[in-house]
Amino acid sequence: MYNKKDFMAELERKNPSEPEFIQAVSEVLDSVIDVVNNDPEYLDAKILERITEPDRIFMFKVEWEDDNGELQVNKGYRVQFNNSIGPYKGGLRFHPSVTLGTLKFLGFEQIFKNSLTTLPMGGGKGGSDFNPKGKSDSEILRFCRSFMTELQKYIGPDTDVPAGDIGVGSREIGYLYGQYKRLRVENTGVLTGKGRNWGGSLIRPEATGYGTMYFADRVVKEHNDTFEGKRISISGFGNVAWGACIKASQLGAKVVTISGPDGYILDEEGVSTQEKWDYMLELRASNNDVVKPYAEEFGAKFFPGEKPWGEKVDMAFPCAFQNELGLEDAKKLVASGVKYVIETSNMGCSTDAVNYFIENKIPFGPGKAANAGGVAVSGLEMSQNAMKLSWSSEEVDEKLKGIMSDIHEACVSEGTEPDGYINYVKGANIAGFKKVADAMLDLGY
Ligand code: 2IT
Repeated sequence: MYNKKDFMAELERKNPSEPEFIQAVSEVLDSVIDVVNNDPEYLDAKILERITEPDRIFMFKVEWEDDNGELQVNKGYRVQFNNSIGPYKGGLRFHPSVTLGTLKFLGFEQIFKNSLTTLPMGGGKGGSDFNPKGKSDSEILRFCRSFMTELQKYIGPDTDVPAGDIGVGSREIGYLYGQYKRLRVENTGVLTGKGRNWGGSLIRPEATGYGTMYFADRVVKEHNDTFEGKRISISGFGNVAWGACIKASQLGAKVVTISGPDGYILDEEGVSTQEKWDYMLELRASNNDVVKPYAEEFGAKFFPGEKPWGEKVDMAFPCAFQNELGLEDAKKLVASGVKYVIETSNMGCSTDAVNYFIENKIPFGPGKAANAGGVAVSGLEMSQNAMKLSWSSEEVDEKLKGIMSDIHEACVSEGTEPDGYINYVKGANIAGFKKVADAMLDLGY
């Protein structure tokens, strides 16, 4: 029998100074510990010890030259966490805050998220503490080349398939794939998020944002409510926030905020026109990491240094960064009458914020369910690459919608509590966990 306190103490001893990883495991453990303790097979197989230890981790040096001819050195990583149900799959994050602990938390979450997608993908994550902010295009290119020169030793289309994450978009995937192809002389689905002319899937750039809105639409309908007319706050202004703004508008809701490290924008008219969506892409492409110019361009209000969670809305979607929404933010949202919170960033809410929403019976969609549309379409890109063909946008979008609906069903079936409250956190964790744990039993140690 597992006791959470003892298990976590041992985990912390083995993984010192990795608070995000500890947080991610602790949250999953809260949901699954009873399931494990009631199953002698899981207990005998030491499932929890084994699922919390990555299969292997690669750490490497990335040397590159900046535009002044000065040499720079960064850390590179790939965490291959668990491949019980398919090849390791998960993004690469380039951000100065990246540490091994960050990537272990993301890789751990990815195991369960990928399991929820219904597609055969294991969990992995990688990245670097490289800071893309203010870097020129040729600096990005040189960094990506150097990063892939090392990474290519450890990945392959049937082994480990990286993709983008924060700081890694279609441009970076292009440079990374170019270097992989140069070194390996093969055109395969070794990365996803590729350009549409060279093996990428249609809808992949939109997939995370679209997916979270398809999921949210299912949540709202499950509560006999309508998505149309909802007032929504979103944080972030990158790829995920962009897709989320588009789909929310198409489904008849109004997104009134976006945000960046510099503050948030309140746009009472809604982030709801093609011009505004295109402008978000421009902001991101500038590599400046600021959202303020949006306010000047479209006559919206800018709140420097603040987060959007003080705005009165029906639905809130953190779409930026881990732990971006804390307990005080959760209290503000609940006090102002928020009806649903859909976490779209990975572990976007602190544990106490999540628990506060649940205590207040606010339907709360956890990131590993709500944002799974991105990796789901990555999985569909892998299928298309393996078959050497490509599906239309409509085909991919239909599949994405179906997958998000299936994920919602899995959450309802594993997470409905005796009083009828749907605990989506518990549902997602249990559903994601069982499939991987059962595969581990089948495969032996
Ligand atoms: O967090 C995520 O699921 C991603 N960054 C996407 C991973 C992928 O392999 O598409």
